Amino acid sequence: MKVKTFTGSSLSEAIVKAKQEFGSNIILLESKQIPASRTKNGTKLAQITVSVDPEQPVPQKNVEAWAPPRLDTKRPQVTTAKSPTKGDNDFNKVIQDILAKKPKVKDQENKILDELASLKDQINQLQANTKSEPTDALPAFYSEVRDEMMDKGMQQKLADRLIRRAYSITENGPTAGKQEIIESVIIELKNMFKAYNYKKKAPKKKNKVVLMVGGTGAGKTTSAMKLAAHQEIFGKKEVLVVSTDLYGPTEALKAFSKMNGTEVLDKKRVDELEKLMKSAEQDVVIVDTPGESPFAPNYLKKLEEYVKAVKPSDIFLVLPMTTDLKDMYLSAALYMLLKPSGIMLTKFDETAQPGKLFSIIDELKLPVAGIADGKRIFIDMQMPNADYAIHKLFDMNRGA
Ligand SMILES: Nc1nc2c(ncn2[C@@H]2O[C@H](COP(=O)(O)OP(=O)(O)OP(=O)(O)O)[C@@H](O)[C@H]2O)c(=O)[nH]1
Ligand SMILES: [Mg+2]
Repeated sequence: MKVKTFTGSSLSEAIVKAKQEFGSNIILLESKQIPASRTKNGTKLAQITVSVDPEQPVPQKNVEAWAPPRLDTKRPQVTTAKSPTKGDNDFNKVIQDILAKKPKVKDQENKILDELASLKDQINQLQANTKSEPTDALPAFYSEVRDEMMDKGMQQKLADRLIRRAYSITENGPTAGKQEIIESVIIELKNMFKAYNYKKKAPKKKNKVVLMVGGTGAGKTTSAMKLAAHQEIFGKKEVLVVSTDLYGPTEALKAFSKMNGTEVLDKKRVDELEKLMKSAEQDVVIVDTPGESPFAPNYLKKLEEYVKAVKPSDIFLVLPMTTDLKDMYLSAALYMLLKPSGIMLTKFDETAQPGKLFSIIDELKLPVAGIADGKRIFIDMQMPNADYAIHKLFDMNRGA
């Protein structure tokens, strides 16, 4: 990585100069005004420091076309669904395909963006197929429970699968009452839900290093603080939070540092970060990445630089529950390339669609590392457990 300083009569002129030299693939590290008294020609100047990857991106035309997996639009049988059927895992297959084909060369990002475009088409197609399918002729209570789950944000293919499974395991089959059906579905939901194990030790590592990734405003910084503060997570350990945000640690993070005694360091450059990681002695180091659209050019490459520098024992993907399920799938597809070890679901307090949680874990097959349900650092963080989401999924509707 190269670091270089540019000056201009204004900030935008300095940026234009940097872009002329390095193209638009620059990262702004610092900007400041130089007063007229300190310049040679006696006029005030703007100065910026940028970093840039010296390697040029390979033109997109070299990228091989990616063949999307075929969609299975056949409707599964009502009583035979014991485990996820082939057609239920289209998204997962797409992820596997992307992972399997992950190119080692520099054009990886362009290729992934192409693949995401194909994935978007497939999700659209899947939704269209699901909508046009006639519903199974289920006894009324089964349909009612399925519709409740869908009203709460669960995708139809999962709701259908759970109901078919419930139909096959409830003692009273077609004459089962609503409560009995819900209880069967709850057994399935608990089986699906995997909680991240915080007691697991990082192999061969002197400390646990967690890298937080996710889209802009997903709740990465807030979740980093919540992880550091929670007594059953890292609250009893010595924690260092590293902010890599280009604008420095947020006021909230600084205030948290003072209040909780958690050390917070500001490392904007990847080389600085790499150096710090070698010397950090704390039990746990949480590295907070800056938010950006997962579809922004070069974003994956930037994240990979963080991964190389930090060598995390865990990567937590932060997903806000307020995001539309389709957008969650699409951004998650990109983050899956980093092989995250857990998902943090934030803004649970702001959704009326808690069922999305089960659809997302059904597709990503990742353990849940935490459920955040508010802005208060010391209070609004739940240990990962299925009961919390199940309660939201059913109890609200039943008025319990
Ligand atoms: N209601 C609610 N708000 C939350 C939750 N988690 C985070 N927030 C709020 O969401 C906003 C963004 O949170 P941040 O933690 O700054 O998000 P971020 O992912 O670090 O954002 P960037 O670094 O800018 O990408 C802040 O106002 C937080 O207080 C949550 O679980 N519930
Ligand atoms: Mg942040």
